Amino acid sequence: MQGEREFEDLRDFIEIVDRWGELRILEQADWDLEIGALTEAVAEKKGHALLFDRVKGYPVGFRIFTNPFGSVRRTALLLGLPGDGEALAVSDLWRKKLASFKAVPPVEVRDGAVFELQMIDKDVDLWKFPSPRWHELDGGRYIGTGAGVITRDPETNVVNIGAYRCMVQSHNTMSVKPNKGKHGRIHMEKYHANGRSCPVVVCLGHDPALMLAAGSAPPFTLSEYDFAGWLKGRPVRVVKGEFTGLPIPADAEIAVEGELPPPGEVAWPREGPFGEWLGYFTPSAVGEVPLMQVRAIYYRKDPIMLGLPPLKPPAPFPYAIPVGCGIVWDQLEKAGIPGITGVWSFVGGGGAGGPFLVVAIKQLYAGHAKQTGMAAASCRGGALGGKFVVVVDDDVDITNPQEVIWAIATRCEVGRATDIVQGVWTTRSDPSLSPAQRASRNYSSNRMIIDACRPYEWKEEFPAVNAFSAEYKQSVLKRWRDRID
Ligand SMILES: Cc1cc2nc3c(=O)[nH]c(=O)nc-3n(C[C@H](O)[C@H](O)[C@H](O)COP(=O)(O)O)c2cc1C
Ligand SMILES: [Mn+2]
Repeated sequence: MQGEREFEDLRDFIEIVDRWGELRILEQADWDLEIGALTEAVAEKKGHALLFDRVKGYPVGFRIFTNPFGSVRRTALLLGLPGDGEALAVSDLWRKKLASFKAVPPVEVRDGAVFELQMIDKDVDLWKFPSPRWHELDGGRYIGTGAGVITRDPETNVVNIGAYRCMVQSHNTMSVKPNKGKHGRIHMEKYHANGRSCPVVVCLGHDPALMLAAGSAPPFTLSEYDFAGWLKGRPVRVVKGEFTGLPIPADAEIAVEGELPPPGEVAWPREGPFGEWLGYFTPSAVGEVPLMQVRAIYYRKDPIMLGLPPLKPPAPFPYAIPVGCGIVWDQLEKAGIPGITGVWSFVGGGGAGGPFLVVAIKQLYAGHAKQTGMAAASCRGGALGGKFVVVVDDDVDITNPQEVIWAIATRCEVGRATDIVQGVWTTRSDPSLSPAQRASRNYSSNRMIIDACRPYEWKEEFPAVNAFSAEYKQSVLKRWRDRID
């Protein structure tokens, strides 16, 4: 299945978006809140992608690209899919495409645009880049929101790229925040267990395909590079980092190379607060987030940072459709759940399912709906940060919250339709975690599974829906249109 256009790197992507008329270049905006406010206001309308240049106090050319995937068409471009269909159709195509995933490993090349300009050791200066303070209560300047954090598993040698946020702490240090359970964190902990620093490269502007891979929970245990290569239909070209030997995308805009020492060796700093994807500021923490010691910064001429600040739902973060639902859908299929006709999310849903996940099924047997709900609440894509899982019949439009609420309100007998599962893996950004849980770093929470399907045992007797079919309505409207419009 081929998409509309192909792009090789971030600059190609921006050029295509510009040709479509979906790009605005904004000059003289302030890194302190103004870029964040403009990004939020435009994203809320599912508006243009924004390229900020001549940021206040910064030279021309040091640019930030925001709201890149904020329209269905731009999200579809990213996924390599036709973008003229409805959002659920794009999600369905994405799920089907995922089913054909085959690893396409990267190829190493000798040189890349990323090495055009360099700052090494004492010349390293992270303040050279116009990192925004995105929201009013943010505790610092976040250089990495659309970041790709590259690490290597010291045992298996598998290379991981994860989207983990980064806050500038000094001219040559930044905090990098992979949460517990994330692959990058697991890699780091393996180095630290042996008293060693973890080599790391952080990309701050790169191919959108890599961004997608780094920020989701794709159906694979291999490298995100292999996933991005598959999505692009050709291997990602990488160059070797001088200090770490890690593979760096040859066309990256900015790559920061260095290491994450064990907590005993450097004090882990204060990090946050930060306005997060669930629409709240999570509190500041001290000693939880590793500190990266930067040895080198490589960057292209006129580098473009990728800026993906979390936005309060339902603003797209970072995609115009909940791409993470395609991943949950794929994982449910792989878990052997039959009859799924759609997966959707109303809160979050960018990288995974989010805390309000809806699954539509064609019920095939007694217990099918509960089985679906339990699987959705516990597969990797549905577990992290999940809270409510709603299972509905396939006649419900799951992209419409009113329809979903109608199904819950009318098809549930509350006593038998709801179940609570205690103590499932969640995320630190869940604002409902109690202060005590936060203090003990118990990042788990309960799930509610809502079976909002017609009860299987008597579904044939369930009262019929009081609405005309879309086809009949269309045919009547056609005849009467000029009288009622
Ligand atoms: C823009 C963006 C920012 C993210 N920021 C973080 C973050 O700061 N920390 C984190 O643990 N996960 C963050 N995530 C989610 C992870 O990237 C996601 O869970 C991913 O699957 C992690 O990759 P891994 O499984 O290789 O660890 C972010 C996702 C996106 C799309
Ligand atoms: Mn990973």
